Amino acid sequence: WAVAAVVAVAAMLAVTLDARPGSAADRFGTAAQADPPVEDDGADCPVADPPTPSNALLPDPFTRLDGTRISSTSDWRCRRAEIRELAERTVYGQKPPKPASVTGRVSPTGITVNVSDQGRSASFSASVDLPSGSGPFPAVVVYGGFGADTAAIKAAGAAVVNFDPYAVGREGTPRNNKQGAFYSVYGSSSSTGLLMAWAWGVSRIIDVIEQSDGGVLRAEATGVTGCSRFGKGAFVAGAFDQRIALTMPIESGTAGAPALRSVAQESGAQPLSSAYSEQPWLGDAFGSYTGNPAQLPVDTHEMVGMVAPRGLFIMENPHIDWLGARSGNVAALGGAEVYQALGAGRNISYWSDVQDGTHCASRSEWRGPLQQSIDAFLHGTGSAPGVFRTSPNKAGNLAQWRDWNTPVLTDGR
Ligand code: MCU
Repeated sequence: WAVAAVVAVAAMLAVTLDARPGSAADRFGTAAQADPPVEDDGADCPVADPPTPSNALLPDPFTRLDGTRISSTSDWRCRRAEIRELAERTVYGQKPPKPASVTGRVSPTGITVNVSDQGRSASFSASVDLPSGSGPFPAVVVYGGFGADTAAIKAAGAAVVNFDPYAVGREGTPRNNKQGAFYSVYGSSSSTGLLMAWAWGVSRIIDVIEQSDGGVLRAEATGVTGCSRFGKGAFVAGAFDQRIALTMPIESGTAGAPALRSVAQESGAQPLSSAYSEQPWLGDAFGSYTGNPAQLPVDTHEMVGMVAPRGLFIMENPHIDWLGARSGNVAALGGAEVYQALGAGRNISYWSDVQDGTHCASRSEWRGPLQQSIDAFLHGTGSAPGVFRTSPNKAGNLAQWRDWNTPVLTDGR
């Protein structure tokens, strides 16, 4: 933590919290996010280490570990850091800070990433598919090769960065012998799960875009998406890198958006123990919670809150019980309370009312809000969709899952 804190303090000194017209702070009516954004604007925040009591309901996103409640939007920065820390420790595993060396190249056809830290190094690359017109373009990092509407992304004027998560964290390995670029650097017995390893990979791609001359891709306008296991990945990437302006998880299921407490009780949804053992997606520490999610100090509505006030569009499939869409709705509703409190209620959208029951199908229903999100959050034009369209079959009931109310935060500026 000491190293992370020093790095973060240096990063904080290099940026200014302001509200210039058109800046993130101004656009979202909140000073909760530094501008220009950094990977983690709360890395300097102290995080206490108290035991957290068992809670069958969703923990209160607005109550700090010391029991006090936040009262202004500027308080959110360090409260978010507490959530980030607890989520790393209990759900996903540690995301290390930016490695000592990240180099690489952005060309109109691809991005190369070379990373080294403490004598260990690894490389990976991603292909780039530019839209028509002249750049520089915003980029959407697309996990895996399926389920995301890449034609719609390009038609909206954003480049598609084809990210192969398995180059960074392979599936099919035992937990004590994880493989891929992340584990080449941090060790094959790292307790960090694949979702966080993949998220680290996306962050390193953004580092390289940031360090490029900006002629091809615009680093400050990056989105991320993916379907199914890659929806889980996109959700985690967006939660843990505040430079990501738009997060779009699709049909993510257990270990993605769905609230962990709720999905454990949702009929037909993938059980926590199944998601934990199917692949090392979650961190090793999550193994202690698969049978007792009430002991978790966090839940995914708070990961939704970690994305706030940035753009988020959660897409769910209500036709396949395994995907836990009702619990996805619970998390979206719970996390939307953070957006509301920060004065950014329109920046979260949710859509599970779709016709085609096929998993990761191409869906016309999502095309409009997807393109509107790209316009608003990556091009800075028009307004966010701000839509909640829930399948009546899989509507969650937030009231049943919380015993806290949403504070009216004073503006921290
Ligand atoms: C929804 O994501 C997963 C699901 O968690 C797994 O149980 C299943 O095997 O695969 C889904 C997926 O990634 O499908 C492409």
